[in-house]
Amino acid sequence: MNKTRLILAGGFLGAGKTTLLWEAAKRLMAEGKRVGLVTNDQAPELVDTHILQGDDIKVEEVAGSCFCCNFNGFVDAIKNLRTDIVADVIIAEPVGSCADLSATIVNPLKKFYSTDLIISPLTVLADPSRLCSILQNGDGGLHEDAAYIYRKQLEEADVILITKTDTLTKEQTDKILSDTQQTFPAAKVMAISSAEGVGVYEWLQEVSSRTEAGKTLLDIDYDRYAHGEAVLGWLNGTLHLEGEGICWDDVLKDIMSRLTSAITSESLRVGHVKLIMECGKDYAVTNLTGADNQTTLRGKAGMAGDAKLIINARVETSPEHLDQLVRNVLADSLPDNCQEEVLAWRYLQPGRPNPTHRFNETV
Ligand SMILES: Nc1nc2c(ncn2[C@@H]2O[C@H](COP(=O)(O)OP(=O)(O)O)[C@@H](O)[C@H]2O)c(=O)[nH]1
Ligand SMILES: [Mg+2]
Repeated sequence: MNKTRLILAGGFLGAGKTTLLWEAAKRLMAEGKRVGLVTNDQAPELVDTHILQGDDIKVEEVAGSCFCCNFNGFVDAIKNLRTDIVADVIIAEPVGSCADLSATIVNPLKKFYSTDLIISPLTVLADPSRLCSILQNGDGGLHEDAAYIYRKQLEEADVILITKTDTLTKEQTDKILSDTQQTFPAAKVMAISSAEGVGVYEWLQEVSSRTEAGKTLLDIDYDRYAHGEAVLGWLNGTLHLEGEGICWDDVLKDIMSRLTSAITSESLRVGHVKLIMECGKDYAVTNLTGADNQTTLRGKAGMAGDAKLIINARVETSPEHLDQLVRNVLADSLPDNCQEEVLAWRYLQPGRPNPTHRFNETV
C-alpha cells in the first residue's frame, strides 16, 4: 500500500479547524483522493464528528483523551483509515487546548511510522480576534495560563494559518500576517478564509509539498499547561427531543441565546461552545467563540417530529457550575410539549497532560 499523507491541523478552541477540515477534504476528494479525517476530544459525543461525517467522508473519533496522551489510539485511528478506505490523505484535528504536538506526536510518528506515513508540516490555526490580542501581549480573552497554551501552540508551528480573513480588511490581513511572521519567525505564516474558500488551496499545496515537519520542540512548563487546560470546564451532552409542530431551529437559537446571556452575565470566558440540532439528514449548527464572544448559525434542522441535540461547551468555570448553567438554560428553552431523553451527559475538568511519548530531539 502507498504511504498516506498525514496533515495535523491544530490550534486553539474555535480557531476554525473543523471548518477547514471539511473544506480541505472536499477539495481533495474532487481531485480523486481518498480522504479520512480524525477528530479528538476529552469526552465522546463530538459535534465536530457529526458535522464532518458525510456519505463520502470517513471520520474516526479519538475520544476520552488528547492524541498526545493516547498516541496509540491516534495510531489505531490512522490504521483504520488506511485499512478501510486506503486513505491517500488523512487530516487530523487535535483537541484545541492541546500543545507540545511536535514533541509528542509529530516527531514520534516520524520515528515509528515513516514507512506508512508522510508527515506534513505541523499547522496551527489562529482566529484573528484572539491572535491580535496575543500579539500585543494581551490574553486573547483567555485565562493567562490558557493564553500561555495559545502562545506555545504558535511557537511550535511549522505553519501558522490565520483564519477567518473574511472578517478582516485586506490591510488588516496584511498587517496581522507581517506582525505574526515577525513574532514567530520560525513558522511559515499564511492566511485563509474557509468560509470564502480563499487560501485553502495554497495551504494544501504548502502542506502537501513540504516534508519537514516538527522542526521546533517546545520548552514548555507542564504545570502552567495543565493549569491552562484545567481552568476550562468541559461539557458534552446529547439529548433526544420529541414533539409535534416544534421548529427545532428556533429551539436551537433560543438555547444559544440564553447560554450566551448566562455566560456573559457571569463574565465567564469562553473557549468554545457549539451546538448541533440534527433532524434526520438535516441539521443546524451554532457556535459561540473568539475573544469577542461572537455567535454564528448555519444550516436548517426543520420541524420533523424528533431531533437530536448535541452540546459541546468549554467555558472557564467549574464543570459542576457549567453543568448547572446548561441544565437551567435547557429547562427554560425547551417547549412544554417537548419530551427529552438524555442519551449522554459528561462534564469534566481536563486532567494533567501525560503524553505517551515526548521527544527531546527532532527526528
Ligand atoms: N467568518 C468565518 N468564520 C469561520 C471561518 N472558519 C470557521 N469559522 C467559524 O468559527 C467558529 C469555529 O469554527 P470551528 O471550525 O468549529 O473551529 P474549531 O473549534 O477550531 O474546530 C464557527 O462558528 C465557524 O463557523 C471562516 O473562514 N470565516
Ligand atoms: Mg473542531
